[in-house]
Amino acid sequence: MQSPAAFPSLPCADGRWQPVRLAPDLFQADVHVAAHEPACIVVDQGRMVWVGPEDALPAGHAHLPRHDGQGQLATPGLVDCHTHLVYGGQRADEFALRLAGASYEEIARAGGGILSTVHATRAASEDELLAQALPRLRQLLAEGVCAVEIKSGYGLALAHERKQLRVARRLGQLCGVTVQSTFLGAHALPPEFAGRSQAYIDLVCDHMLPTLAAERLVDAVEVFCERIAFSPAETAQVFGAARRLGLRVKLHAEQRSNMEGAALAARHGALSCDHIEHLSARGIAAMRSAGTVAVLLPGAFYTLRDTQRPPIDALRAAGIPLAVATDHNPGSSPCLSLLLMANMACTLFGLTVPEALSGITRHAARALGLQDSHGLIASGRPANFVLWPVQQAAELAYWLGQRPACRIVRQGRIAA
Ligand code: DI6
Ligand code: FE
Repeated sequence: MQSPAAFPSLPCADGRWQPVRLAPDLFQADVHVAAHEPACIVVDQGRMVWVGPEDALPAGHAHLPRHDGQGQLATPGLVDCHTHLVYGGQRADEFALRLAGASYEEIARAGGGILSTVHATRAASEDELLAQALPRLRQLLAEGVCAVEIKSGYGLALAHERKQLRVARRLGQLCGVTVQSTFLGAHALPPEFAGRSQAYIDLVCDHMLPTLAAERLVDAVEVFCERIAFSPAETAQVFGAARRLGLRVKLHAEQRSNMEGAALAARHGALSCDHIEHLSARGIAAMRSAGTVAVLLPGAFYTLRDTQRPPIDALRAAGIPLAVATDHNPGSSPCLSLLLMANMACTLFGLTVPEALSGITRHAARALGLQDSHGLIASGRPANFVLWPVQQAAELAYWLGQRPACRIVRQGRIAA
């Protein structure tokens, strides 16, 4: 197997990063720096310890080594808060089928879709899955991603879900990036349980989840609540099991139809509700009360040529944080660019550029419960930030597929 570069050998980022320009709204609120004003980020022992205008740098930091920021635009490290990065195989044949008129549901009902990836994932060894996922992760990281969520859900049996979650953990260690793992055992009904949905959900709740949680492989728990997947009652059962183990929950909610899943998830204190094209007013009110983040996934909307847009105006009016993620998966969103997703969130869903940039940083961090460590340039946090060779922040959502040559500080190391 390919042996990845050991990340601890990367150069240490400690020192004064100056001059940089700070992207609006993405740094700590009590610091006053205009968008054009030269600023400085001080890193000490892998943490940001001071952020502010260059000419206000405290004398105590002046002795630290200087890194030339070249006046570039500094944003927090990006956060991809919804991916299915670990899987076997690919599904280009379904792309052709959809172009010929088949729907995602028709393909799923005919045994393709998620289940075809389940077969390929079960057939792959842990090392094979790692080798396939690593280049995908590296593509995300090259664009400035410093934290990523990775779901299971293509194993659908204890040994195979474990394999996916172990690969997620290993990826984080190999690449020196924060990985949050989500157990999505309730993603689809495995073929051996056909017609026995309740028996599978019982297995998920009583055996798979407690076992994997005890092995410390699970940071959060998710369910695919949809007509082609699991019902609200089954979702509630999984959420109950998760919460008894002290785990936070999230939901693939109202993607293809309104199941009132978002309100259910909010009642369980969900971190996020994701997709939400068919979200109802009731769901929005419940999410607001619970502080649940709305995760927008324009890559799936685009790939499936969906026409029902998420209710952005109503979400905005309710003050619900809007995150944006790739939803990278081999079926509905084979995309590895978070900046492209920011672009699509603007063009397809009508977000403003500042909303899209907050969506791939601070709100995405919150969707993972990482709001105290990621998604913002602020003193006291691990040094995760990106320097971009652009004139203005809007360029991050404006160029299509350009992949600007950014410089990346990840976990206190100079990663690129
Ligand atoms: N929603 C998605 O976007 C993915 N899973 C889910 O619950 C799609 C997964 C796939 O098609 O493989
Ligand atoms: Fe997804």
